[in-house]
Amino acid sequence: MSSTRPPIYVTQPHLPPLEEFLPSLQQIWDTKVLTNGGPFHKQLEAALCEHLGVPHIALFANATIALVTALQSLRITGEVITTPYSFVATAHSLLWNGIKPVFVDIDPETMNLDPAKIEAAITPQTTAIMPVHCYGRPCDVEAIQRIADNYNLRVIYDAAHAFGVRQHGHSILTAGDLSVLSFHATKVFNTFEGGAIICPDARTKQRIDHLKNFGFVDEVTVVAPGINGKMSEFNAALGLLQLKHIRAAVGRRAAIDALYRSLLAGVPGLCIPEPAPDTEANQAYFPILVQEGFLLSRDELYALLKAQGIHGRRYFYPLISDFPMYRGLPSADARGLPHARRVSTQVICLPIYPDLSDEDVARIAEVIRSAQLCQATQQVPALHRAAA
Ligand code: T4K
Repeated sequence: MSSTRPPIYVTQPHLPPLEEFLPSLQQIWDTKVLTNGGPFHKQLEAALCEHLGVPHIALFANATIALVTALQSLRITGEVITTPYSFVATAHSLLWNGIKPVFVDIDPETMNLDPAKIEAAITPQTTAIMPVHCYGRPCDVEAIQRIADNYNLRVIYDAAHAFGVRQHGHSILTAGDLSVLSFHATKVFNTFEGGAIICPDARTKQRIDHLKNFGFVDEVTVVAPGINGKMSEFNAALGLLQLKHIRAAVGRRAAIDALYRSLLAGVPGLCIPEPAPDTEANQAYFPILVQEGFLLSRDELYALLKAQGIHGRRYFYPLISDFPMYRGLPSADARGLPHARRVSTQVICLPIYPDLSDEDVARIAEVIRSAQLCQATQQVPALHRAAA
């Protein structure tokens, strides 16, 4: 029986009160400065550097273009080691640069690229590592940097999920050579669409700024085959406003995370990954792993939730390495990626966003708990078919 309540999605964008945004819109309408590095763009870059504790930031239209540009800016070629357990944009940014992705397995505890597996994948063609702070959980940045230093490799972090994450008192966004953030509607901090590259120095930022503006340095000088990756004034103005509300939004996410953990504790066969040690997290996602001991399979639980109007997502299933443009690669062979494969068949990301009520969290937890009591063989396959 399907629910009459409004559906609950894996996320819902956090938005400031509309009236707070109207003065910025008025300013844009008055000045008619819509893009190309206007005043809101400059202000947001400065405000984000301060908020995130990073030296330089270059705003982008989205994280995918930022990833493509980050690789261009460091002139990365050949092969890049990366994770198969991510959103497909991570590897797509490599293909858009004519780079061969080399998939390496994840650590089953952290769900991030396993540093212990990286060295075996390095070849004379390897030029860089592109790890992902999956769900905002920091990678082992020190171990990765040691390998990069030993083999003279660059490190570009896909930090799309890691807005504001700090570990051991420092932003994780300054690890490696560059880090890329996403400000997409579904992210912790959103500008509708948007992204950014965290740069270590002014020179790198300048090169990236040229690349995101067609390579223009001035009216008549083009220094590189750049792209149009610029963030508009509308998105930048919204970002400035979002920043005012970000602490409260992340605080609410933390409360939801804690509530899920208490309500789902001790459910047999349900694994809830532990928070990373000494980390100020952002609770971007709430992944659960449906393992042996739970009465339903992952897909049965996913379908059961969906039939109740609860739209969790199987981030990240299928593995990137299973998509047609990657599966012919030697490193895509599932035998080399056992942990990524297992986790991708067990994961469901439950809804988490600041406007999700405690009552809804309790109901989601109750559906999961009561699933244990379901007659798995009789009721659930029918639900699964209905919801598919
Ligand atoms: N690297 C990583 C590791 C990433 O996860 C991503 C993006 C990227 C790079 C690239 O970043 P961007 O180029 O996008 O800046 C979503 C997002 O589109 C994508 O940004 C995100 N990762 C990925 C994990 O999730 P979908 O296809 O699952 O999104 P969608 O449209 O199904 O949205 C999920 C739910 O959110 C919807 O069911 C309802 C809700 N929603 C969504 C949107 C867009 C809203 O309520 N309002 C909205 O406007 O990919």
